[in-house]
Order: sequence, then structure tokens, then C-alpha cells
Amino acid sequence: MSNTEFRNTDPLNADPFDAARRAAEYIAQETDVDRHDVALVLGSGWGGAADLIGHTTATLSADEVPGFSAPAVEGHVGTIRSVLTRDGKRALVLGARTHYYEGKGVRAVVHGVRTAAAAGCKTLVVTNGCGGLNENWAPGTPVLIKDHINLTATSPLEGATFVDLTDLYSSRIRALAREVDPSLEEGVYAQFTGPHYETPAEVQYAKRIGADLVGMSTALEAIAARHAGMEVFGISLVTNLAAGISPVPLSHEEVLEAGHTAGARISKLLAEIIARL
Ligand code: 8IG
Repeated sequence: MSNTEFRNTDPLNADPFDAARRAAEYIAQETDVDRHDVALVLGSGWGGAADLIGHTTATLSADEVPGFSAPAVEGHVGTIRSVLTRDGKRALVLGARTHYYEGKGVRAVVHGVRTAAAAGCKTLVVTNGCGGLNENWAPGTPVLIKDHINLTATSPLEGATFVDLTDLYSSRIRALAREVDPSLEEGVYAQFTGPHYETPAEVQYAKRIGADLVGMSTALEAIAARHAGMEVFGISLVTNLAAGISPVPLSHEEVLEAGHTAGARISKLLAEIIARL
């Protein structure tokens, strides 16, 4: 898609922050919740988490909310839910993530995060399924994101918008997570554009520049969240060993399988972390 087409057809065109405000107003109206406290983006394998976090009070189909569209991938959920947690927090659960590889532009990728900020969320919990570079991390291992490497060659920020990304992934919330489960490990997440997985050579490159995890999401969203003033917590589920780390080729089925197997455990973990925020 050319840039011109993107500009002419996209509702986020005029002002992405205005589009986010309109989406937030729609969500407030339809969920009957004026302000949400925490936003969750659920990636591959994390779909079950919302049910354990609390009671879902409203479910919207993503494509009815201004600026959102239905997800492109099997195993991703196309809903936006309002969840009341046991301690009375309002969580906005975004099951409808737009990936950069969908070609809808970076504004579309971060629209959910900006909408969450406009809806009042002070915290972003971002999850994903990813490839692991550490052979000791078996598929099904959750890993806290301590930092990222953005390999997309783009940014959600436009113009002279200089944002400090030191401690982008809140060390405060990572410490809370380790109170829940002291065995949790931390890693650096590298966002590739996808949709192809890496070659073994690219995986070795990622390893040498300091990555522990490779995926196709999260970094751009985390940047937009920090720019919007949110505290960011990121957690990955290693669903497969990255290409060449394991002798077995990667498959989407393997990814879904690891999600199903680890689903209950990581969902409980996430619910306990959110209860402590
Ligand atoms: I799930 O191995 C999942 N997403 N880039 N590489 C990249 N993205 C992924 C991978 C992986 N596994």
C-alpha cells in the first residue's frame, strides 16, 4: 500500500490522538465505564488471561470501535473487553492487536495503546508470544521484558518528539512480578517486522546485539505508551525456540500449542501481577 493510499483511506489520518479520543469516548459510552485504570494487550497464548483477572462487564467487537479493525491471525481475539478486577480496578482488555506486518501503518499499530491512554489507563500491560534465543527457556516459559531493541526501522512518534526510554519497562512492576513468582527471568525483546520468522543468521545477529527474545510486536506499542505517559509492563511467552536455536523448524501450530499448554499458568500469573499494581 502506498503512503498516499494510506493517508486517503485511514480514519487515523487527520490526527491519531483525536482518533484515540473518539475511540475512548465510544468505549466509555458502550462499557458504561468513564475511566479505565489499566490496559492489557493480549498476544499469542495470552487469550485466557482476561477471564482470571476479574469479571467482564462489557465486550465490544473490535471493528465497531473507531479506528480498530478485526485481527488478521488465528489465535488472536478480536474483542475489546471491560473487566472489573477483584480489587475494584477497571481493566481494558485489548484482544484486537494490529501488527506492523498487516501493512496498515504504525498509527494503526499503536491506536489501541493511545485509545487506552485516552480512556484513562495509567498502566499498560503488554504480552506476546515470541521466539526464544536461550535454549534453557523451553516453549511455555514466561519471560519479563526488561528492555527492547526496535528493529522495525520506524517509530510511532512523528516529528521532533523526543522521548526518554530509560526504564521503559517499569522496574517497579517487574519487581512486583518477581514477588508473585521469584523464578521469573528477564530478557531483552527484539521486534522484527515479520511476518516471516527470522533466518538462523538473523537470530544469531539478534543474539549478538543483546536480544533474548524475538517477535513481531510490543516495542512500537511500548514506545507509544511511554509517550502517552503510561507505566509499561511487558511479558513474553516463549512459544518456540527461534530459528536455528532448535533443530526443529518453526510452525504456527507449535506456537498455538505452547499457548494452550501454558495458558492457564501464565493467565493466573498475570492476574496476580495485576492485583498488585
Ligand atoms: I509466537 O520465532 C512467535 N512470534 N519474529 N520470531 C518472531 N516472531 C515470533 C516468533 C519467532 N515466534
